[in-house]
Amino acid sequence: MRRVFLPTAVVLLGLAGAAQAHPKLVSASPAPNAMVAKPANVTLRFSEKLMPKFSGADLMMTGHGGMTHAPMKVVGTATVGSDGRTLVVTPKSPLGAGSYKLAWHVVSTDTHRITGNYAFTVK
Ligand SMILES: [Cu+2]
Repeated sequence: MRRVFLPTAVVLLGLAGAAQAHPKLVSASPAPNAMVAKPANVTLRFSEKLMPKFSGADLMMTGHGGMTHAPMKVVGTATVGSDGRTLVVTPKSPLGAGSYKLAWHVVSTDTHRITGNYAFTVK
């Protein structure tokens, strides 16, 4: 209950600091809603270092041949790159033409968890 006695300004600064520490997705390749030639992998770059053990992604194929179908999981790996801030999703076999959805989750080294998902198309 010590917090009760802190001046308001100190408490507000503390909250602002915590908010800034949350990791953010800085860039992604393929980018959200992009149409790309067969990518070797999907690379997500974050603003904070990640905990590899708690960071990963599910890549689903959601359609091909101009038709959507039930999401089919793409077999592959998701690893954190040597810079500590990049999540690299590598399919076991090259991605065929079609639409995909990537759902990612990461935990930064300061233990903040964030998740997101987006779609892209392989032509
Ligand atoms: Cu398909």
